[in-house]
Amino acid sequence: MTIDVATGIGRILKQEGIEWVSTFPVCRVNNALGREGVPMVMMRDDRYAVALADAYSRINAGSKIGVSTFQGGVNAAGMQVAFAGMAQAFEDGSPVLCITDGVPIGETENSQFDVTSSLKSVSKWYGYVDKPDRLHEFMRRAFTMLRSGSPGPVVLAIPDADGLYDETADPYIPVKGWKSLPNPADVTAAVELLVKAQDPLIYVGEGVIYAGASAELKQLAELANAPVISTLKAKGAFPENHPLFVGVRGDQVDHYLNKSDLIFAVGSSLSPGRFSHGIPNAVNKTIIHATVDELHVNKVYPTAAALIGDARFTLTAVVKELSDKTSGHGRSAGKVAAEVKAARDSAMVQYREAMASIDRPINPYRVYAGLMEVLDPLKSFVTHESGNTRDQLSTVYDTLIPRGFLGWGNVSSLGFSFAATIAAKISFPEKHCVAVTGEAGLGYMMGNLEVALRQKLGITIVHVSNGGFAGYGPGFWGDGHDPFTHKVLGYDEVDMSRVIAAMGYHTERVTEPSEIGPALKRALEANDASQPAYIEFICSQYPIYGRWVGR
Ligand SMILES: Cc1ncc(C[n+]2csc(CCOP(=O)(O)OP(=O)(O)O)c2C)c(N)n1
Ligand SMILES: [Mg+2]
Repeated sequence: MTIDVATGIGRILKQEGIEWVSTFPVCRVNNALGREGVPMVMMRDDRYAVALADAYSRINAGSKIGVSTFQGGVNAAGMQVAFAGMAQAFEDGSPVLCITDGVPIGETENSQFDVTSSLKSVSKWYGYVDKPDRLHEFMRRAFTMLRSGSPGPVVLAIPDADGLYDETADPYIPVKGWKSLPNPADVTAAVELLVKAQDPLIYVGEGVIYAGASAELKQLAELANAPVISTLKAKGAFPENHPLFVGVRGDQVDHYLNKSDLIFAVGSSLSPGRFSHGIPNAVNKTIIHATVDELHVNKVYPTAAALIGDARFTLTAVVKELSDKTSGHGRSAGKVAAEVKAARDSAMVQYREAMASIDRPINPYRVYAGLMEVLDPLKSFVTHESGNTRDQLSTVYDTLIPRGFLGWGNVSSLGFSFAATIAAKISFPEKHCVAVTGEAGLGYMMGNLEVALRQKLGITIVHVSNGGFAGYGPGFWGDGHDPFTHKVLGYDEVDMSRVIAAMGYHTERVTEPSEIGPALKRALEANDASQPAYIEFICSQYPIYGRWVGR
């Protein structure tokens, strides 16, 4: 059967279990996707078209792949805007498939912007389908990369969407994706080091969530009797009400990173960035690094033992070896859990006070306490924005299940929380899904707010309205570190709850701490009736949160 490339893409996406595609027009494959019955969620700009698909992949930990289409070719306007979304997906290692128009053969090298080198710089692989007959080969390769190894975006550029090929010549068979186990000798070596350590600490990265390895992680923590910290992106991989959970950030995390003599890192690249902890005094610590990506071994810190493979298979093997070596008893219990509790309780005092605050303007921590009161942690999704909401929520928001909270951003691109919350609602229609943002994040998402109304997605946007851009505190306001670039029209000048109400959202403006819970409940009720909600909380400028520990 002879068909055109765009139709072939539509059929293959369906074969691969892709339920819908995120897009911003125009892309030459879109009409064929429509004809083939692939639903499309149309965002209001190309960056969000990528961000929505990216978030869908993250939230489903790669078990469902987000797919995005956007304009490319000689008029790569869409792609130039989509580039921001791709750079973010690449930075955070999200397995999203991006399909765009390729520059047609015969028209290359006409424009200033170099499409090929740009897309290569933000993808795990950039495939240019130079001949219609090669479509199946390229799609097979793309899905193999999306489902195997270190996650990351894959781009397919289609220069000739109308090109014809024989669909039956190389029939398309869906790709399952493959995972690997570490070398058993490496497992033995790692467990020997773990058994000898005085103060081991488990350092959990997002790879644990991608591998679906939370149960195995819990087994290891309990058997090794070791405290656990999670990275921002792994928040929720380990239940945060567990006696061995130390935190994502805060003084207690600082304390354990300093005190430990062995770091068992799993599912993290261990790349010290702006929004992650370094390992202090690393040369005097033993570092065991369990990672899917061999390029992360010895990347920054000297690695004593590396376990290369899928986090779930790795943890299963480590648990078995540790259990065998200790006749099933594990490392001795001692007072580890009591010490974790004491360190956590003392570090959390200042935040718990803020969470109980009855101040006006409202203390932002009081809003977070309200969210924790109102939301069922097992049936909700919360995410942050860049700025104070990230720093404060990652310090105090208790997360019990993977993706009960989405932490994101090795670099955090403002506005992503909206895409993340839409993706969460599509993934879990039965859950309450909440984005917590400041002024800047809200500004980015304004043009896209219409999407939630059009798609009838009952999500809630919580705005911590503090009258300006905080950026990276402390010391950010007025005479602080960005004295010239923090003022915007704040709550005294603009009532955003009226602006957004006019679009059709359920909105409220809340000034009283006692109204936080009731207002949130009303928002969730509107959500249950498929109406999105926006609640503006008039808050104080309160730049207090745990720090990231330096190297
Ligand atoms: C795309 C992008 N550009 C710039 C930044 C830098 N940045 C980080 S936070 C911030 C301002 C945050 O202000 P606001 O949204 O009001 O949050 P607040 O901290 O006041 O709660 C800026 C400009 C960024 N994170 N992302
Ligand atoms: Mg602000």
